[in-house]
Amino acid sequence: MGQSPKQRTVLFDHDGGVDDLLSLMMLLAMPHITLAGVVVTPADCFLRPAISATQKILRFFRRQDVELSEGTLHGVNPFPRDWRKHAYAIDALPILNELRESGDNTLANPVSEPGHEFLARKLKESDVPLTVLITGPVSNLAAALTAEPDLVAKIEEVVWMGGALNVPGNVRDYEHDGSAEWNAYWDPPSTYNLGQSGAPITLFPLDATDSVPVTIDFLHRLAQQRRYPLSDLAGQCWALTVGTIPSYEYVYHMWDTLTTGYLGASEFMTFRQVQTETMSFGPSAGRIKEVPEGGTLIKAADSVDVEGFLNYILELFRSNYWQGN
Ligand code: AGV
Ligand code: CA
Repeated sequence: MGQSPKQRTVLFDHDGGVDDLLSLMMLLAMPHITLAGVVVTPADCFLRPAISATQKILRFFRRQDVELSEGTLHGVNPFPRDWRKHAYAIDALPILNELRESGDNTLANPVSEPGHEFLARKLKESDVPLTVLITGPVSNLAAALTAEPDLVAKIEEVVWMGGALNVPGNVRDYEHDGSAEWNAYWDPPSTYNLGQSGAPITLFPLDATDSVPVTIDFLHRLAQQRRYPLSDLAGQCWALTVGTIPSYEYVYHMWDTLTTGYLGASEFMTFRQVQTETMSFGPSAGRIKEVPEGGTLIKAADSVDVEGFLNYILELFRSNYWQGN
């Protein structure tokens, strides 16, 4: 396991993809992380099954106490429906629907506040600076900080999967030049606004995540430890991604899982300080590009020790410390 990673209190905003739900499992398996709340953004998912799958993962870890909120803000560029449907399958997995003989089998209901108000309240209420982990679009946090700019003082670090700095983007859409990454493209004005907010951003762009495809070899390694329920669950989730749409990528990547892994094993990643500018409209909408000077300064993940990182994930998915809960 990573050499005693930093203790953090985390607000997690995800968008219900396979990778996002795996990230939730990783967070819950990290003993040094206190999870302060979860928001589901209706971007790379349909909201109902994504909320339901999130509730069941929290139950799997016996963490129905974690507060959950539904995002109500929508970006202007919808995700392909073939991707958005993944949460239905995860929500239906037997291992997430098995009722246990002892303990509480109820699901925690989402709070009534929409995601952006929930994030604002959680930041306000916290006595300690929070890490905001975002593995989908940034609409909720951008809205919260636009409404109340002072909340930025409560943020220790925004850790976000998004952008493509010096590599091609992954958007293939009418009227677009392909230079943007999807999380940034769903809601380009919010991407822009977050950059202007002054929040300390650690970005995981495609430049870093391109080096961690989900390989069949990795899935076979994970299969050898399926006697650990969490490894079995994770393997079932990744199996859903094997037939991804070829016009985008031939393989699914560990976009969000790499980003989440930063909270437990940053020693397997290198970073650089980068000046950036975001395009909020036009053919490059959602593009975050590196500029020589005068942009928003961020910390961007650069390279990955792939073998070290994969071993870390395998080790994390062998843990079961919460079973005493
Ligand atoms: O652009 C990467 C983001 C990540 O947050 N998502 C998937 C991850 O959750 C969008 C995406 C890009 N390519 C995809 C995506 C694919 N082939 N399938 C599903 N989602
Ligand atoms: Ca995502």
